[in-house]
Amino acid sequence: MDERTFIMVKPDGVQRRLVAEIISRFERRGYQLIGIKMLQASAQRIDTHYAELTEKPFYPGLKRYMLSGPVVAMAWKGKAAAATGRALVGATNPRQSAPGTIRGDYCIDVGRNVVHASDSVESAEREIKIWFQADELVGYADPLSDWIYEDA
Ligand code: IDP
Repeated sequence: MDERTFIMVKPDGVQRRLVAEIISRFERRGYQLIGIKMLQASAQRIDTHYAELTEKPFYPGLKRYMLSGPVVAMAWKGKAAAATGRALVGATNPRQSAPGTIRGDYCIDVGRNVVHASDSVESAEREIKIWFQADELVGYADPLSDWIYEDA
């Protein structure tokens, strides 16, 4: 129940007014929002976030895309947050994302796939540290947890 994941509305998602929709998918599923901020990313932060991809041929385009406007960075908490976050977001290539997922409902091209979700618990913890200071994350009781979890 304490698992965390990092979700980010990418610049196209912000421009296309999908911020509330993306937040809503996680809220309605039962996850708890523990950090959120809008910012214009720096080139250095994007290089750190995508450190595993900087040698890929598509990386220059990905970096331009991620710097093309503000993003909304979020940390969410709850049972299996990382794996379920990936499932809510859908496959990397939106043309393979199932309808009903965020990417499967709102985008078409891999280079304009509106949202990021950590791919593992380890990635989530690494990414949360890249995007948030410790005092930007909030811990608070969840009075709904008995209604969301059978073993709360
Ligand atoms: P993920 O975002 O689903 O975790 P990654 O493989 O980590 O997928 O790739 C990071 C981001 O890089 C993708 O979300 C997408 O925006 C972009 N990307 C991945 N593969 C390609 C590609 O082949 N062409 C263009 N952009 C790509």
